[in-house]
Amino acid sequence: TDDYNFTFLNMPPHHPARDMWDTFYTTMPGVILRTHTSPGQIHAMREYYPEPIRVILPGMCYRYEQITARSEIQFNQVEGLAVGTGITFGDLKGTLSTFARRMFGQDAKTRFRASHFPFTEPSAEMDVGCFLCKGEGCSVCKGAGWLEILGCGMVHPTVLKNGGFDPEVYSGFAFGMGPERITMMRHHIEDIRNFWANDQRFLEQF
Ligand code: 2NM
Repeated sequence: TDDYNFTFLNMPPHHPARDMWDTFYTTMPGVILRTHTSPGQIHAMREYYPEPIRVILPGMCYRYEQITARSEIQFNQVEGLAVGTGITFGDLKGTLSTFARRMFGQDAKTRFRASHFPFTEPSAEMDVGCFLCKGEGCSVCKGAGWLEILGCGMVHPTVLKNGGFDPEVYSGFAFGMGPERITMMRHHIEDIRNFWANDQRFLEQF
C-alpha cells in the first residue's frame, strides 16, 4: 500500500519522492505497485518485534518512467536490514565491505560516500574499485576507477518507530542494490531492456 511504500518510510503525503511520474497507481484507493523493496522491511519489523532482525529481501519493483537503455519500468532490488541494540555505522561498513569482498574478490576495494535517502540517517553510497580495469579507468567506470553498487544507511528513527521499535533503545542499518545494474557492469550489458526482451540469444548466455 501507499502507507508501506511511502508514509511509513518517512515520505509523508506530498513528499517529492512520491511524484506521480514514478509510481504506478491502481484503481484501488491506496494500492500501488511498490517502487522499491523497502515496504517489506516494515512488514519484517512489525512481524518480528521485539526480536533482533537480520533480513535479506529480494523482489520485483516497478516505476512509471520512460524506458531507456539505462532505466526499466520493472526491475529487481535486493535489500538488507539489521535491527537490534547497539548496532552502529561501523557494523554497516564491516558487513558491506565483507559482502563486497565475497562478491567481487578478496582484494576488492570499497569506499563510502555521503548520500541522502528519506528512510536512513545518515545515508551513504558504497563504491567498489572497478573490477574490470582494477581502478585504471575504463568505459564501464567511465574513467573513475570506481563503480557505485549500493545505497545504505542507519535506519531513520521515524522508520524504526513505524516498524514498532523504540529508537531510544534500538538502532539498525539497511542497504539496497539493483542486481540488473551490477550484472550489466559485470557482463558489459549495454542495454537494461535486454532483461525483458525475451531474446533467446541473450538469455542463453547465462
Ligand atoms: C536503499 C538505500 C538505503 C533501506 C531502508 C530500509 C528500511 F526499511 F529499513 F528503512 N530498507 N531499505 C535502504 C536504505 C534502501 O536502497 C538503495
